[in-house]
Amino acid sequence: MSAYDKLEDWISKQNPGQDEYLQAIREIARDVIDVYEANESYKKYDVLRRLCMPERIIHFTVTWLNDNQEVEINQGWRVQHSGLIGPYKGGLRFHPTVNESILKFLAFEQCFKNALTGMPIGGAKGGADFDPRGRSEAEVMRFCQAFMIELQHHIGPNTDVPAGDINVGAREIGFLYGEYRGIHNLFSGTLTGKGLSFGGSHVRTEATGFGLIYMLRAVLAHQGKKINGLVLGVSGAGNVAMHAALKGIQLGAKVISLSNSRGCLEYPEGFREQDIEWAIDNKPDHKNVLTALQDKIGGTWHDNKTPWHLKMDVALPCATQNELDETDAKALMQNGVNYVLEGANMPCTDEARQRFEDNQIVYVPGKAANAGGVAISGLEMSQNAGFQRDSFDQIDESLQQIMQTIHDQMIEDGTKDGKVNYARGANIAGFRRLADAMVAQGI
Ligand code: NDP
Ligand code: 2IT
Repeated sequence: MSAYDKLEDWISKQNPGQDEYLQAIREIARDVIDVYEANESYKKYDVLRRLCMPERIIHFTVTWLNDNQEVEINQGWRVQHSGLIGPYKGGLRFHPTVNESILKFLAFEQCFKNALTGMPIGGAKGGADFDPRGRSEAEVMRFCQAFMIELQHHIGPNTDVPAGDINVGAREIGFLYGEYRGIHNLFSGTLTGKGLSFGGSHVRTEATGFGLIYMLRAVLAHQGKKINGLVLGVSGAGNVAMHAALKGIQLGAKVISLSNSRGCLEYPEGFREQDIEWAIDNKPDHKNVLTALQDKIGGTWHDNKTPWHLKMDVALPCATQNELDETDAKALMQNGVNYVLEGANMPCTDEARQRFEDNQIVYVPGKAANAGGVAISGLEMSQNAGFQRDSFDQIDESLQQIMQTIHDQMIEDGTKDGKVNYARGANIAGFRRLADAMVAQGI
């Protein structure tokens, strides 16, 4: 049995039925197994198997009252995967599909992503199976408060610092933070993504989407190319998608799609900067921002479709895990796609990723391409710790530098026989940092 097969056998037995978690582990383990095998200390300290196990999983019940004064019950979790290189750090997701496997995969990936930023932040993820769709603001607030009553036992500015993710944006972070502050009588950087008036950082809202485009620019520059005039297909219509679209347009690309769980809005002329700005500003007022955008500017709606059947140079999946499968990968390649950069976490299935790699399509995994969000969270933590605030331009400049540095680490660890494999580079660079910390800290 090869070392990889042995590991695969062991992790499958440890995590039965947890498909997303196993998928995330396999993708990383395949890339790093040779590095592991070649290092006696890594083997002696059994670092690979240990990195595949979360340090702690907290599972709790969230009980709250809806607007009709009826009792509602949800499940909440915090997966604290690794605190090796800093306080646990990662977002909170509220979505009916949330379960332990999804949060475990997200927490695992977060450790490698956070390691790639070069900052002292460990990896975690949390959330609840709460569906905010159709809920009043008062209900969302009460849910956030009830969720925090449980979560607050396990977090703190040097212990675990949550942030946003799907359906957890500035509004929810505000409610969560208010409850935390109320309980602890403490103004601290225990959450990131806070409002600018109470310790939030400039550029945190924009960071993931902007960072994705800065990464695209770095990839293109490495090939001596420019972003101007390229056709970008974006999926999703949330925080990451909208800010990726905005920065893409600002840098001269043409963005031809956005999407949500109901379908895809195609706009072949390319959205204008003011269209996206309008959608960002008006999102809270619209249940379906894409319907509102189409009412305003036109375009073609494809019911129950993703954008991957459209012709584009660059695919930017920015919605959710496994939203781009092998069939989509084939369609994209038939239409001449050259670059796939993941704004979401693990949006490409393993088979899709394999297709891209086999066909020399540049593929940059989420743990590198979307690391801008958590990187600016890291800067929010240090601004909070120092009771100081940097300007928008300073932070935007730092974001560009961080994305360039992550790009360069991937080139360093992912180049073989003159060919660049960004995914391999990201996995090896993140793994080395975590594994070295594990060896140094002993058993
Ligand atoms: P938002 O809640 O702002 O937006 C999510 C978008 O994805 C919405 O358009 C939503 O459509 C769509 N979506 C969600 N679930 C599904 C699904 N099951 N099928 C199809 N579409 C879906 O979240 P974010 O933009 O913050 O997050 C998007 C992705 O980026 C996630 O993978 C997240 O983990 C990742 N990410 C986010 C970071 C951040 O800083 N926010 C940082 C790094 C990664 P609908 O409204 O119809 O559900
Ligand atoms: O997936 C992610 O990197 C996030 N949702 C952001 C995490 C953070 O702590 O800012």
